[in-house]
Amino acid sequence: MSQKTRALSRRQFLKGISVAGAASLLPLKLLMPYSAEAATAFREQDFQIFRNACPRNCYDTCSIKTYVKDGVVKFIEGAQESTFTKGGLCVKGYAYPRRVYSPDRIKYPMVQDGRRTGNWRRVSWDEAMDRIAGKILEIKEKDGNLLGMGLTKYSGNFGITNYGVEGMMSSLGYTTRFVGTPCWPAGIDAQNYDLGDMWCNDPEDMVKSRFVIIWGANPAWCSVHSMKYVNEAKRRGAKVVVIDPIFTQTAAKGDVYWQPETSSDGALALGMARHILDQGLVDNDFVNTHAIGYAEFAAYLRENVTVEWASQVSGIPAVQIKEVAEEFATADPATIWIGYGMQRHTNGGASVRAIDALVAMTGNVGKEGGGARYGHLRTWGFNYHALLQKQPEGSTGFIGATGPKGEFDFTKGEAASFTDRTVNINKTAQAILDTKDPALRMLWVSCKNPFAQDFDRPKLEKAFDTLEMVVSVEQFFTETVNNSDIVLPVTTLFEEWTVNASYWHYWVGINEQAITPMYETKSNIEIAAVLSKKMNQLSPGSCTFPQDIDTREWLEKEFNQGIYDYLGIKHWTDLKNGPVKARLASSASWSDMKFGTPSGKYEFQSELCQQNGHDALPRYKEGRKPYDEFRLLTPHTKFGLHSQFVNLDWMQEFNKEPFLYMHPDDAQEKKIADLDTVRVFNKVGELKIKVKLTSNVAKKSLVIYEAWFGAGNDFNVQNLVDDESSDMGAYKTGAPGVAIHGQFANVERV
Ligand SMILES: Nc1nc2c(c(=O)[nH]1)N[C@H]1C(S)=C(S)[C@@H](COP(=O)(O)OP(=O)(O)OC[C@H]3O[C@@H](n4cnc5c(=O)[nH]c(N)nc54)[C@H](O)[C@@H]3O)O[C@H]1N2
Ligand SMILES: Nc1nc2c(c(=O)[nH]1)N[C@H]1C(S)=C(S)[C@@H](COP(=O)(O)OP(=O)(O)OC[C@H]3O[C@@H](n4cnc5c(=O)[nH]c(N)nc54)[C@H](O)[C@@H]3O)O[C@H]1N2
Ligand SMILES: [Mo]
Repeated sequence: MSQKTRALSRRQFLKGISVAGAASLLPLKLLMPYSAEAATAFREQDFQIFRNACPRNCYDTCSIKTYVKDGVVKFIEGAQESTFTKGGLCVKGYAYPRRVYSPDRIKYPMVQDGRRTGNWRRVSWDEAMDRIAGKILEIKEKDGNLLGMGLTKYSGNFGITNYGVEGMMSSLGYTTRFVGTPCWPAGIDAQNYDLGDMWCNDPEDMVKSRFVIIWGANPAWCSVHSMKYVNEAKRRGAKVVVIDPIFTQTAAKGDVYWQPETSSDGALALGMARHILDQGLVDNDFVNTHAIGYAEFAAYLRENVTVEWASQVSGIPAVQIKEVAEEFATADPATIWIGYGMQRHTNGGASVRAIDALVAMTGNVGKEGGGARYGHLRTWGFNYHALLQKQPEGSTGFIGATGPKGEFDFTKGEAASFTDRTVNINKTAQAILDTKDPALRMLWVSCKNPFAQDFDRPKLEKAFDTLEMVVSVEQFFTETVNNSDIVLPVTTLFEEWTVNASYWHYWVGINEQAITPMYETKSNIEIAAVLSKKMNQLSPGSCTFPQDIDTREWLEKEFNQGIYDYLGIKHWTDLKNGPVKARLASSASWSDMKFGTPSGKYEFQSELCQQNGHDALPRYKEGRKPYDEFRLLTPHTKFGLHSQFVNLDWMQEFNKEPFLYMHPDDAQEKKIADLDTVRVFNKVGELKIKVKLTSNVAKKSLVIYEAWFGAGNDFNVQNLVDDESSDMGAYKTGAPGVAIHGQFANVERV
């Protein structure tokens, strides 16, 4: 993400100048990306400046300063107040103005006459709502309840008020919800079993680390702002080890790079642990005072694990495993950044538990500059007012845990025991096909792009075809919109009020409405309000969602004294002066050694984990068995945030088309040359794509970065990725994760 682009450097130039106060030196053209008119130099007072916060699902959750003139966003920059954002944005962030003003944006409510026909026609909000509300009432009439209406929503916009989408569903009745997350659930469960919560150190304290292992994460692309802490730690003498089957840009910045067999991380961590044990480098105070189950873990290591075995499984030479293990155990403090990429496997949770154990046995838990860093939700203590809406009187639904067999029953039982029906978000297609009594008739898609991000795309198309109505709330004509009947145009971050927190750093920022919503766009909660108005017109009392919304008032309702105290502010409007950081007692998580586990200690051996169907100890669990010749990895690109940004013309100047990356030796064997077009195929489906040869990719591995290149380009990695579950995730997120990187495929020249 730290790439230079032409559009980007223009903005960076501006940013530098406004800070340096040397505006008069700027060539005029550079100041006016949208108009050639005004021949004046940059003066800050010529702009209205707003505070925004990037709501994308990303570690960095950047604090943004937005410069508006004549009601138009002219440019944006990273806020200086946040020591994390530190005045800079990523390549995607700098492209934001184009997302707002892109000619491809969805401008009005539209209806498609026949899915995938492209026969879209503009309708009024009133007509769109008539159709939608009419359908909802029809479902209720036919089924006697609203479980036939499903909501699939994930991470398109993490602004707090956008939980009003879930609130809108509740305000209609009990519905079917796609729960869980495709992103990080196996690791979340693992950390909950070991530590009692997922809670990472402040990333800014990585500078204090003496030894940093970045394990299955690629921050040089996926968390650009974190790299300055990694680099500073290095400058102060820390060693940086990167463990990834791909030689990433992050790996290029490390001192040591390991390219292990994919999904063999558990063996590698346990091999290191065994060596640390043998060398007497265990932190006895930590394992005896603050942990339980260490003796059992040590016995397991002695009986079942050797460095040679770890070397065989992972492909990393034993001598290197020993060397890094010793250096890690003797450096003080030492830390491991556990990436989300490495837990997207059938053994992902088990691997994270093995890595946690390595950090714990060396006494690096609860220590500044140490820690098993994965993520946290400590700054998310909002009221969730938008989310917690009430069902209308007399709503019936699913009787979950309280029903006799957990079966659906809407005639018996107390109203209080009704719940929504939940299905696995990582098996969207299968869930739509399997859900019966009542079947899903209608799907509301918001802040989510299932056709780009969910799994087994061919099956998804079949599943969508069984639905009577699909409504998408979107900014662009994605493939999901193409598979919908109605699309509602939604605002971008510059057109609404909300607040954003991070799952990585500890800054919180306000998102102000900087411009009037473009065209006929509305925010997610305003859409809920117009739907409520229509529902109540057609059937009074059928929806409890407020019918008029002032998003500022709704923002106010999200704050409480706890948040104010944690952030050290009096009122949320204080955030208009800039983002603030939580007042942390220590930059280390768990610094008081009071863990959230049942024993209150770090649990090398977790009964809870065993009760939930896994090993009590962080034993080695094998990854998914290969079913085709090549491993297939489809990780995240620097030019996009999942299905966002890559479609913009600004971005395509630098990233025009997708490629398959493969090792030259494999290519030679398959008679494939650089830039040849190949067919990649497996049991899910196939895609045709151009090849780039590179030894950054391991042999027998294929790498294709997930992205959406815009309407008209049918590239889609989900034609090759199935919905196999990962081992963990159900405990804390409601559904197991998904083995995104536990995939295999074949390749041939076409
Ligand atoms: N093959 C493969 N698949 C993957 C992954 C992978 O690595 N490889 N990664 C997985 C991971 S980690 C994640 S987190 C998921 C992400 O999956 P998603 O959350 O679905 O991903 P996004 O593309 O970020 O966002 C979805 C849509 O939200 C829309 N959107 C943006 N703002 C708003 C708004 O304010 N309101 C509404 N209604 N819509 C909005 C965007 O235009 C976009 O189309 O994908 C998963 N899928
Ligand atoms: N530019 C950009 N930034 C993003 C995103 C984006 O789409 N684009 N997405 C955001 C989101 S939602 C997320 S979840 C994060 C993801 O952030 P990261 O976890 O950093 O990124 P990923 O691409 O999911 O995976 C990281 C690495 O895991 C490696 N990996 C896969 N399998 C294994 C394994 O078995 N062992 C090991 N050791 N490594 C393995 C992959 O090769 C990849 O290089 O980034 C966030 N930031
Ligand atoms: Mo993610």
